[in-house]
Amino acid sequence: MANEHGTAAKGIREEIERLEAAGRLIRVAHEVSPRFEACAYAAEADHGSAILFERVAGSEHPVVMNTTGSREVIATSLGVRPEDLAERYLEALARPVAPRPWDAAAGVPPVQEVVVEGDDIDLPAQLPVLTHHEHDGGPYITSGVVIGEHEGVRNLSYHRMQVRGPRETGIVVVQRHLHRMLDAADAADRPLPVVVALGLDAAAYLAAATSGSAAPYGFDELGIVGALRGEPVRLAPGRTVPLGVPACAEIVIEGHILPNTRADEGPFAEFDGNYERGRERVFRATALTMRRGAVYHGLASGSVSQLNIMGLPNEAVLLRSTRAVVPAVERVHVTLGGLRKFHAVVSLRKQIAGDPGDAIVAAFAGHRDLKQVVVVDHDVDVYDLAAVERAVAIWFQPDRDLHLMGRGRGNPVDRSLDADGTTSRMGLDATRPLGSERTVPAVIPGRERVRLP
Ligand SMILES: Cc1cc2nc3c(=O)[nH]c(=O)nc-3n(C[C@H](O)[C@H](O)[C@H](O)COP(=O)(O)O)c2cc1C
Ligand SMILES: [Mn+2]
Repeated sequence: MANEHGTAAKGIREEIERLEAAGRLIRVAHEVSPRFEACAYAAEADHGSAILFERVAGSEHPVVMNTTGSREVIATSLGVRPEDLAERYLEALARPVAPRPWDAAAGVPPVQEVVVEGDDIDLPAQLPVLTHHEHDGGPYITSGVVIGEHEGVRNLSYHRMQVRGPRETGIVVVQRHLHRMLDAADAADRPLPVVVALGLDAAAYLAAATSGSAAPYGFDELGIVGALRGEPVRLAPGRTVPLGVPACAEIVIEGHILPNTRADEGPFAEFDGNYERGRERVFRATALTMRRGAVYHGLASGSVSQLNIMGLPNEAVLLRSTRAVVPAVERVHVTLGGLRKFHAVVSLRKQIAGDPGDAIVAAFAGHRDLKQVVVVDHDVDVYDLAAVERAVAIWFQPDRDLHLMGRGRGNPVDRSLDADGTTSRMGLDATRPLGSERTVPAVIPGRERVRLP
């Protein structure tokens, strides 16, 4: 399943080198503004190539975007074939490789080559934080991987951070694992120390986006990174917080989330393109550390790159949950149109009546955000949505093959939810009846030899 690299890149610089060698990097040599302009370029290029801005106004740091813009780009970083991404991910989930301490004998960890502490920190001046959309309330850090720890449990997740002052940002923490750590911090009225890692490779980005159904509370997502890379992540001691910082990051912001404190946050265009605002938590930085010549990673909200990070781990999750019930499941595609969350296609080699129905139930049990799943036969290419629609067109009977599920918790970004936040779900069985003759594909003899003039 491996491509020529075999293992994942071990940092974003190695990833950029790989992408450039594979012809998947656009370099922009002229100066661009971090306010809208970088995102405008990235949006235009956001389908198959990463884009590196060598000069960004007001900053000495280059900015890279779209490093997860397509399955092919991610596969180049992870060292696998694009169609094997979910399988590789599944292996990593099953056999995580725990992080190890940075070896002090190896000298200063790269991410601490440059250190700024306390009142010398000026985030807006020292980092090229991007402003994404027209009505956003200023520059936002969107791809910071927030590492928190509580009672021996480590956790990785993303939280948008509105940069509001030299050391202060807003931070939005939805009720998941970091939130649980914050509940404890609130109860003790103590700030929660966290590390925000910026400028990471696809292995780390995907690991940090893995949902709680695959990586329950207590499962250290850094183990997924280690497994994907084939070597443990090295953690150096934080300068100002009692946490390990990934030596491989380009930039780290150390600091605390304040207990029992909220402030106005937003507006910010969320990944579905709608603006949000609210009373959210507050982060204060205590150290900014980085590699010399650090590359800042920008991630536009709602971009294909962001949706891919969110969605590809979901494919592994669904592969696991459906196979646990129906081993004949072959592939899963969590579609871009479904915001890499809500819609999936599952292919299987049907053996008994009921396989598709059970795969549908298992898919919904695997990921709560899922709202629609289409099951097709193994010879339908799950990535070819026209082929999937064709299977629905010719094999699916609504009153027989539609599996309508009762209500469950919906995702707030789904604007169709009932007032109580619930959603219903549907599965479409678009497989051929068992024992039905496969249609012989109509082939034009000699077509493969034709070369158009
Ligand atoms: C680019 C990106 C941005 C995200 N922004 C936020 C955010 O602002 N707040 C939040 O609570 N979750 C956000 N998420 C979702 C969580 O980080 C994600 O669900 C994560 O897997 C949760 O980890 P956990 O299961 O360890 O809690 C974002 C995800 C991605 C990929
Ligand atoms: Mn977690």
